[in-house]
Amino acid sequence: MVEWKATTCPYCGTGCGLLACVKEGRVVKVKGNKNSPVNQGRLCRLGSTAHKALYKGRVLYPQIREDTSKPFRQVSWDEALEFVANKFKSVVEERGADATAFYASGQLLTEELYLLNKLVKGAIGTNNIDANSRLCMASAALGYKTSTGEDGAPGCYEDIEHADCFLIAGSNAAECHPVIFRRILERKKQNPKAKILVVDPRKTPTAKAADIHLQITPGTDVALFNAMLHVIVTEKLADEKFIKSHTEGFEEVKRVAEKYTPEIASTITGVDASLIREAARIYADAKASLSLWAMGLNQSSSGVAKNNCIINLALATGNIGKPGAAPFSLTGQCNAMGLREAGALSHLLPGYRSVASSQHRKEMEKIWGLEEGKISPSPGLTAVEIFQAAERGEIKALYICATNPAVSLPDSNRVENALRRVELAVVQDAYFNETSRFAHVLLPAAQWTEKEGTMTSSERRVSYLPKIAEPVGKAKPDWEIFQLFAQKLGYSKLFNYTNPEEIFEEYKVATRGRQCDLSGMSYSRLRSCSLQWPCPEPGHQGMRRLYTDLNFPTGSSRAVFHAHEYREPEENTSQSFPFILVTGRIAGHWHTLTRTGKIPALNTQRPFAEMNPEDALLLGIEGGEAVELASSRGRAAAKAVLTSTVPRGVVFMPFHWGGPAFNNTLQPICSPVLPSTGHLKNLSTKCAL
Ligand SMILES: Nc1nc2c(c(=O)[nH]1)N[C@H]1C(S)=C(S)[C@@H](COP(=O)(O)OP(=O)(O)OC[C@H]3O[C@@H](n4cnc5c(=O)[nH]c(N)nc54)[C@H](O)[C@@H]3O)O[C@H]1N2
Ligand SMILES: Nc1nc2c(c(=O)[nH]1)N[C@H]1C(S)=C(S)[C@@H](COP(=O)(O)OP(=O)(O)OC[C@H]3O[C@@H](n4cnc5c(=O)[nH]c(N)nc54)[C@H](O)[C@@H]3O)O[C@H]1N2
Ligand code: SF4
Ligand SMILES: [Mo]
Repeated sequence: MVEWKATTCPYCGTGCGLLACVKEGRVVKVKGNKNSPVNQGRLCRLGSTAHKALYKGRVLYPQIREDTSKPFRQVSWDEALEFVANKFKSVVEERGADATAFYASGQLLTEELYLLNKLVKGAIGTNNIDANSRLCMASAALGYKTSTGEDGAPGCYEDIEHADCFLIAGSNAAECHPVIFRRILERKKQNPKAKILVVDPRKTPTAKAADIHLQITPGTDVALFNAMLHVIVTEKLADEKFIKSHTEGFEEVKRVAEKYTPEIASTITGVDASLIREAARIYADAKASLSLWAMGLNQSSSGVAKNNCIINLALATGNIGKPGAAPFSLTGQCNAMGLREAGALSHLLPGYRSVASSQHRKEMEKIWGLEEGKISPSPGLTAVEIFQAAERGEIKALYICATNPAVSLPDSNRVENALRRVELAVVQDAYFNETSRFAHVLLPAAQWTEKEGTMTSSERRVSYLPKIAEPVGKAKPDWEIFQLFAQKLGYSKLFNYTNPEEIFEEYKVATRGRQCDLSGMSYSRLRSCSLQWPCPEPGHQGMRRLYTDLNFPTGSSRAVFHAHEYREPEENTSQSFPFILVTGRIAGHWHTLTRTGKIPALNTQRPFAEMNPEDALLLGIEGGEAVELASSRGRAAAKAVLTSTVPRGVVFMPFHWGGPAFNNTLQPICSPVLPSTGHLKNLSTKCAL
């Protein structure tokens, strides 16, 4: 029998609805769900092939090896988890809970992230749990928190149909959020007066569709945004009434912006002063301006400053809390938002609570049924710090779930050192990935379609994903694995859920009265339609937009301007490393290739590095030739692609092929060139060709 079941795409944070065709317990086809308010039936290349890697190269059984030079042996779940729990118990006993760490991702479901967080912070007693969102959305989360009072995008996708100006900065939405980008292009088609401004060092497919492309030198966005504000102030384009009634801190921002004339900003950013003026006028004059951004702003040594500055522009022009107008950070992974809401980062607790707040800790101790004072008040280690501590020998047991740090964390040689140094590395994944090569224990995870739970998209939309297919081999849903592990550790009283719905119900209590209030949601409601938070009551339809009453959760009820001077990126080019390496994504691949690398229709390219033909000429490099890129941290080989979409002095390389590939369908390449902690893109990797 064949059945079509509604679910949500497992890749990006857009959250497109799709229909999966299930035959004999397996997903055999997918198509866009026309009833989805997000994508109205559309899917991008990733979504439309989402079923194609489901049954290829999966980890089927729990496996163990005491020594990573030896092969794995297949064991029962009981034996695997006993092994893991015994080691964790002995590490905690001998060295304390802080000698253990957990590294997760925004590709897990909210229930799973909530449960893992409870296990680590509530039961084991360390805050050493972080996630790949640290490499992705952390600057956006803090940008929102400091500017608007709380995390969470104020707008919704429907704003696209109301906006007259799109300021797209550091986002290649055409390739990375294609369904959203299609909606923007359609808006422009219907309303030719709508303008698209793109801020990107490369002439990406997104930039090619722009009315104005502000082709900045990587890392210089703060100077550009300050100069746009300068124009807005000097040409009296600001919304004085909004600023006066609903914001604070404008005087200081104005004082800083005064110095950033378009001419001065032009010398920093490389963008013509006249283009900066024109862009500022278009942004400020539009009836409604929507700013959209992603990794070009977030992954930077001044990531929060860039976020604050793009939000400053929205506040100065009153572009918040009304249709078509919002500062809108595009989220990366399907459940990057759920991860932030469930607080699965080392400084957070569920419901956007903070580890540092004694009130918040008390609230969570009550919800979790713990004695007061159980949750540690000190923030745990962040993603990069976990691996640095492991490299120093301070982390003895490391549990990695749904992420592939051997490829995706900066400075992969050091990540390898860290993985080799720990006494126990557990990898809980659907596939065997590069990180698995360093594991002592492999725990096979059920993945998308094989388990149930919820995710939140960029526009705060919570969707329910049903279990529609059987897990492969002995794979189990992540929540169940966490619970079995917790029980082996002796926490059966805290972890005795019979299904994800029970976890969701408990999690809801943790969101009550908080910004991300899900109290009005339930599985039965979500089964018939997705809902945007806050949704505080069962009859509530969910909030399309935040701050429509212009009341911001900052304490003073006012949104806050933050002044930032332009600071040079932490690393700059030099004579020996004259090029800036920009890393990013392409339309046909997802991150570290564990899924898209197994789909022949997508896996058509080899590692490549794009460079400007003039640079290539000077170096005697021809198109198609193999080149080696070197930084102070490592080397990588790739095919040279000569293109003027990349400006002189910049090299672009997708990070998809960053792993020493062992997948048969890929040519092995050497270690990736990755920049140092925290800033993955901007001038941070020096590279000599
Ligand atoms: N096809 C596909 N889609 C994806 C993903 C994927 O792997 N593949 N991953 C998802 C995830 S997790 C994420 S986080 C998003 C990422 O989505 P995006 O951020 O849109 O993708 P990137 O290619 O990483 O980088 C964005 C752009 O930033 C530019 N840039 C680099 N430095 C700077 C700078 O200093 N300033 C400015 N203004 N721009 C700069 C780059 O040239 C690049 O075009 O995509 C999501 N969608
Ligand atoms: N140089 C460079 N590095 C980067 C970036 C960059 O732009 N440049 N971007 C950064 C960003 S924004 C991100 S988000 C990260 C992404 O980096 P990663 O998180 O490492 O990327 P993925 O390949 O998506 O890894 C997800 C893993 O989860 C597994 N998986 C899928 N579904 C499930 C499931 O249901 N359960 C379990 N247990 N496992 C599952 C997949 O097989 C895969 O191994 O990379 C970061 N690193
Ligand atoms: S845009 Fe994102 S959510 Fe939509 S189909 Fe593509 S990958 Fe999936
Ligand atoms: Mo991301």
